[in-house]
Amino acid sequence: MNRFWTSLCGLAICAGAFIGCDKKSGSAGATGGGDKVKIGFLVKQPEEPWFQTEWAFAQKAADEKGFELLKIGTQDGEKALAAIDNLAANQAQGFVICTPDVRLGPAIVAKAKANNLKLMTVDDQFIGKDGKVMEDVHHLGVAARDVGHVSGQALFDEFKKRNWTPADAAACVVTFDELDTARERTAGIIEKLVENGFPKDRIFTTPQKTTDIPGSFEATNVLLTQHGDVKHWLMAGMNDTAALGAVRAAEGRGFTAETAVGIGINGTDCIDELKKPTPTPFYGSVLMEANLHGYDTSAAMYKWIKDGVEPPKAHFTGGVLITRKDFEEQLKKHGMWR
Ligand code: FCA
Repeated sequence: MNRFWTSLCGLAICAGAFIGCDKKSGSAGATGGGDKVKIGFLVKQPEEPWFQTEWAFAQKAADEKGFELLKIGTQDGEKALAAIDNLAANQAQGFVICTPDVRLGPAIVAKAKANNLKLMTVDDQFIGKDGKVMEDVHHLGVAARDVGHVSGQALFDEFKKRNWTPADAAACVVTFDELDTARERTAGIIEKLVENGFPKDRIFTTPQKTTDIPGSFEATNVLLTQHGDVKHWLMAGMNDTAALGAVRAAEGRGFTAETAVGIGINGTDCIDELKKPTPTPFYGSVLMEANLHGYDTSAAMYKWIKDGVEPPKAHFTGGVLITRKDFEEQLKKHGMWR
């Protein structure tokens, strides 16, 4: 693990112990006076490098602009709602959140209002009581279908390059339909495969119960058992951990970099995998802009609090393919390599 990721992990641990940690960093970080802007940054999966990268860039904004950032891991609804009360008790004026459950949207909005806190969502958009996206809440997310297209195209390009045929190849797409951005990404993957002429009946979906490597590993294992005749697998999902779980399951059944191709999404949670001296079936990822998601949301929140400038209602970012060959260069180009 390089220095960047090691120090990011330190951040996650600090966030896990937010209440104790906050007091310390508050007194160490404050320049005196109670009028310093304080902004919370709440994430659903603080162990994911994606969110650690967002935190690191939100911290960069805080250091440059002079506000205090409170990084909090909120893995479930109870923690998220408690953290909002806690932010208010700590005199924060606003927060950015990637919620553990999009259906908590109305409760989080109500809690923010009751505590007079400004609110912005990042990555995952709230779903209202009517089942529709809460477009009133300011949001910075990913152009999910486009990002899925990049993944689907990369899978198809590898399928072609390797001269595989639909008779002995199939696609395994790990899905998580509960989350809009995930559903859109996997729909985009499938759409692009089909658009390129990959037969629909050779694309298999398998739902992950949890959005982590074990969740995707289990989902993929079920599928691999059902389709023991497939010689070449194309594997993908809504993010890097989904693709990594699929790849680990394929390896468990003897597939290698020669016989399977996995493509992730995020580009931040696969660095150790891409660094491995011997290639695994994990071929590459779609690198998205965790740097902007962290920096721009917290900087926009600061401006909103300090100058009353409202952020754009919604903004969506894209992604580019990275592989073992160029991931270092691409991460450097996007300011995410340390
Ligand atoms: C969701 C996923 C993350 C990341 C983010 C942009 O929150 O869970 O891994 O892809 O969208």
